[in-house]
Amino acid sequence: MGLLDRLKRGLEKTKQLLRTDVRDLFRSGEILDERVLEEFEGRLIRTDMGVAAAARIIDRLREEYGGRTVDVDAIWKTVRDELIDLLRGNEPQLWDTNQPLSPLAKAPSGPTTILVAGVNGVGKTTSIAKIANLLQKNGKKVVLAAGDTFRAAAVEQLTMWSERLGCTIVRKESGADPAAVAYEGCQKAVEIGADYVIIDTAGRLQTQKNLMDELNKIRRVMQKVIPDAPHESLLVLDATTGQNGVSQAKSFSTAVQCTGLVLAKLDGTARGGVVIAIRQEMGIPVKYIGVGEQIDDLELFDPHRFVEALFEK
Ligand SMILES: Nc1nc2c(ncn2[C@@H]2O[C@H](COP(=O)(O)OP(=O)(O)O)[C@@H](O)[C@H]2O)c(=O)[nH]1
Ligand SMILES: [Mg+2]
Repeated sequence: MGLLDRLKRGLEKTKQLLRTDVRDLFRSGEILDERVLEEFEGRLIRTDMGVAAAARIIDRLREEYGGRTVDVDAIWKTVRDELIDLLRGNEPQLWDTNQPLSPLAKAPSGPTTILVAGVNGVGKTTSIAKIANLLQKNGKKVVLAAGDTFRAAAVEQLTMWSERLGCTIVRKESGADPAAVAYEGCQKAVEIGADYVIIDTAGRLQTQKNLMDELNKIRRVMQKVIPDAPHESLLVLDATTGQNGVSQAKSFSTAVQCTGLVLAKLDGTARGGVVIAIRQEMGIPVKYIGVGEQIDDLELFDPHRFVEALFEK
């Protein structure tokens, strides 16, 4: 099964909701009235896209078609266009499907540093391996830093990936200071002339103040080696957690100044609509999506393609 197919399967629930709803609700030849719009708004919200996004779509439909005879195709097109706009936000330039590295910030010189954080079990370590793989496939030299020193298994997991990828890893004994690992990771990257260094971290909740402070300490320590580090601070989210993840992600991302999102497990039972809510409410772009457990199961998040996958039969 191709990546796009897996993405489509992850979006199946959302697709079905949208498709049957539009068919049920909007009948060609009838007048588009407030009752229908309100009903559709409720159903949009049920896709997990969030109240704000649903309201925006409904406003657009009301403006363009309210009180007029329904043209189902035109309505479809408006819903699609509006979704693409919502997902693009202010960064239309980020997504060049021909350039899979295009969403990642780039250091003006020396190694680009990527700090990866998020709640436990969301897919941080796996996403790091996938990103490293993508970078290497594009001819980049990568260093990994095993900053999740909290669990011995986490260091082993990243080590295993580094061996499979054939890239350098910086690790310390479990229980070591994660900031020290990040520091050495940056040093190593400079020393061997790597293009990227990616730093793994232990899972944490935005409510655990000491652990959030620790992330900021990691940032400061990295800056001792590379002054403008981290260039990219990625927050990994688990797409299967639905709306719950949104508010959590919001406070997390503000606390540690995230620059982008990786949405893992979009192949699962996710309600794909949540991507829209996240984009709408977070103010930072979704850069990559994870669609499986294997190293190649990472896709550039392309709003256009995403919306097409949502609507395609
Ligand atoms: N189906 C699926 N599973 C994933 C994806 N990303 C990660 N996982 C799985 O989720 C589990 C936790 O991943 P891990 O990277 O260890 O999470 P971490 O604790 O945030 O580092 C593992 O079993 C991964 O194989 C994904 O995109 N799709
Ligand atoms: Mg991990």
